[in-house]
Amino acid sequence: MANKHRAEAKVEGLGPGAGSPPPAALRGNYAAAAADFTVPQRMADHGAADHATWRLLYRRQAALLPAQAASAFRAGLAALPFADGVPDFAAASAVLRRATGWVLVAVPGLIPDHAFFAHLAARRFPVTQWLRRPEELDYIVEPDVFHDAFGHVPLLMQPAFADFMAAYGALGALAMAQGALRPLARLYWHLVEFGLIREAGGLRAFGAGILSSAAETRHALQAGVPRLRFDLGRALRTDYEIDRLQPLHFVIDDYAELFAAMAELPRLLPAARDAAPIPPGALLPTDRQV
Ligand code: HBI
Ligand code: FE
Repeated sequence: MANKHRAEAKVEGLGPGAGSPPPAALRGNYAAAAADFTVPQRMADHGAADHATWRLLYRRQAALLPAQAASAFRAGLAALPFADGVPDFAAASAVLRRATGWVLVAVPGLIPDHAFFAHLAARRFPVTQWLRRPEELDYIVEPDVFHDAFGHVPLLMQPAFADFMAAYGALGALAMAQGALRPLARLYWHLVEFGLIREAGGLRAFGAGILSSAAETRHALQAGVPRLRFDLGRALRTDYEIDRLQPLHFVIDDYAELFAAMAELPRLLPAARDAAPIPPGALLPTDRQV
């Protein structure tokens, strides 16, 4: 597994100059961050070893993509300057901005929910500044630049998905006001991190948690892994675990479906907040397996 990050990570209350140091568990330099938690990318910090690690990760994942990744992910990746080493965010942003109006901003790592949502709503995707160490190729607790850039950015080149992500960010404030962050985070997990899509050639992965991880990529489409037709209410109630191979995936038919689902969120979030959570991997009699 790789990149099982975040989820219930407690970064709320972290702040530049807030007086309390970030939890030791978070690796980034939060003291250097601006009020919106952005930092300079500082390409000079990435030496030859970082670029070699990136290329190793890139080549390993690229080999798995033809059989496993959604066509929009592969098209987006091919258009981005990601193949040769840790990418320069300004160069990648120039490509992304032309496609969907999104840009990348560098951050120290996980950032508080309100800051994360505000960036998404403004079409800024927060990308962690640092790269995992060579001994962490297969698993890292926090998201790093490989997970954030390689995993998330290719699909932001797809217009309907890009619109969905901005709408998701805009709903973050409402979810926080409703006390419904947990269901909103589950939605991100099950779709943005671990979603599958049905294409003409069969099921393909588009989630960043899958496609930035060799083990998740091999596992997601294997026989015997339950795959459910995406149901918004179901996904909002489904708990997850961040440190094991995902036991269940949701399947969409197109990216417009995700954007359309955002219109239902104000109504469904309070219900999901008050409902009993569905345990990770549990199957219900009403589930429609794909
Ligand atoms: N910060 N950098 C970063 N990346 C995330 O994916 C992230 C975050 N902060 C909060 C957060 N995710 C989640 O709480 C939301 O997806 C719900
Ligand atoms: Fe992620």
